[in-house]
Amino acid sequence: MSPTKAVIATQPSLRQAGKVKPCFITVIVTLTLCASIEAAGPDDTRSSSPPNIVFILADDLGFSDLNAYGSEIQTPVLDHLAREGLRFSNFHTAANCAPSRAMMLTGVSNELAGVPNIPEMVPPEHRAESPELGTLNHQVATVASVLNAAGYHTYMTGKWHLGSAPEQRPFRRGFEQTVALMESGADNWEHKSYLPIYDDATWTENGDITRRPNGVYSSTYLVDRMIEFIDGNLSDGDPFFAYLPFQAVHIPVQAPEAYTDAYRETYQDGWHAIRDARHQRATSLGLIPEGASVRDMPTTEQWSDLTPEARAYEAARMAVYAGMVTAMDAEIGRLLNFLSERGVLSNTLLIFTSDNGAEGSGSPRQNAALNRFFMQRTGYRVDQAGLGTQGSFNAISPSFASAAVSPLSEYKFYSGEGGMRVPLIISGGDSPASGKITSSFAWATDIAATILDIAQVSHPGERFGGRPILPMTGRSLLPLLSDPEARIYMEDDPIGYDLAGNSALFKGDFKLQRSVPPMGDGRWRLFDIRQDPAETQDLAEAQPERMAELLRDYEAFTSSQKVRPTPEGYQRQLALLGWGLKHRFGDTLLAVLVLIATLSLIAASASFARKTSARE
Ligand SMILES: [Ca+2]
Repeated sequence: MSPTKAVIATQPSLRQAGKVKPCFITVIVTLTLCASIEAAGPDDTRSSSPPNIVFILADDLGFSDLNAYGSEIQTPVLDHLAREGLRFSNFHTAANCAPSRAMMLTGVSNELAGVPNIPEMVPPEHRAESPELGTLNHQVATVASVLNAAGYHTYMTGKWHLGSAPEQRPFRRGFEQTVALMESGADNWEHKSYLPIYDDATWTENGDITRRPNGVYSSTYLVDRMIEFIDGNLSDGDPFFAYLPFQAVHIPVQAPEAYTDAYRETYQDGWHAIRDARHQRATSLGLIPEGASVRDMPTTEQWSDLTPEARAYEAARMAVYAGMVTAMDAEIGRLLNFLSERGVLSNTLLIFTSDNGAEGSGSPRQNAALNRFFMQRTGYRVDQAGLGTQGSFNAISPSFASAAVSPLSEYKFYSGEGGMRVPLIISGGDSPASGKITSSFAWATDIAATILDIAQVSHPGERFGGRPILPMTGRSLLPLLSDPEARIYMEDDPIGYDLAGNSALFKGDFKLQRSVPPMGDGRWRLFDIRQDPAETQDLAEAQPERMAELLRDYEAFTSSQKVRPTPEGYQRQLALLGWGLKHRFGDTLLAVLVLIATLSLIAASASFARKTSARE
């Protein structure tokens, strides 16, 4: 059979969406349907070669942000991959960036890989003991290193965030060609930092500091460079591993205006309507069990309480978010077109997922006077006109994030399913899955094992590159392609997880879960996440024996993984601020600033005491 050509257009489906204006985007994606190919086409000379692997990672993309997962956001390319491959409805990652990336790239738990948290949020007490915490240690081998040693070309374009020192950069961790961002994020339009905790955006190319070009949108730039890397070596016939971690849809939420325009009228009815619609559609698609309950989150505001102006502004913020997702999808389509034109798509396996659930940290009052003033100081505007374009800062608030994680609960940073359950699609090659969905539990470390299994390359075990390494604990997900009902983890396989007190223990269909304030109350609860994915019914009292068993498993996990107890009073925003002050101004100035702050507090409390005493 020769390669089948498919034409996917966003325009008809956007029109079908009803509320969306006829689209100005003309994104026509022509794909070679790799899954339907049983024999090599006339332009394909590599079908007997080891398969190429493309691992695409979105940043902070929520569970239902793809159309194939229930969203109103148009993602025709990823939907196509879903139709040709396997969708996971019960795949979990860590609840923030670096820990997930460490697991996905090594197959080892993030704790043992040295990444209990992003480096910027590691508690100062822990950093004092281990200054490298939050960066990928050298007791683990990345899949890039292993594949490179096995004859693969290994490329990366995008966000790294696993250490910025020269020996920590991806160029020294197995990737032979890289364009990599070192920080947690950066502007999508310019060489520019997005947070004042950084003095600059640090981009590196093949290990050296570089600058990214201004005026090119991030997803376009990263795909341009990836195409360049792949194209440069195709003629030698060696397979490639391409790791493409997009900036989309991390803060700052920005998108080309043509993509945002398609969603100008989509969000006028607010977050409750979108959360409900996505829940219904995810259920009808078979991703969520029929009749599953949902719960409201305390951080979700009442849409009806907003003024008409505030509603218009919130709808505009979310329109940019949707545009950012569709723009990423279109750029993935451009990469697939390139692979198709070069005749290698049919021998390429694709993995798409997100590093954690949707971010709910955007200010509910993004355009308030104080925030506007602050953003101006950092070189950004937040006006509704032109929101998401170059020079503009944007993020969605917790309220619209409740739609992005629909129908799940909680967000990035927290251990509720909304923070940890994300889309995962495996597609391409001769996958027999063709549109099936698996509800089997899967975990971030399994990505590394799956990548090596696709390449049929064994993990080196406990020694690699002349040094001892930790064995991989992730498990290949490939058996699910032919049998989506299979289990990768048995009823008695526990998977533990902690992020500064936001913790979980998965076992069989059950999950022990604890989130700290302000989202949670620090109490352990027990849920059947297969039947109750939104974690609405705490089974702790009804199933005390199971509760006790999972608590014991969690204790065993903290002991075996050497999980450090979270210091009393830890707050991630304060940790972030402290890291930023130290990073930008050094220890001396930090000490001076702390001293000034302390003296100010003492002076303020003395003044308050005097006034109180005078009133009495
Ligand atoms: Ca992330």
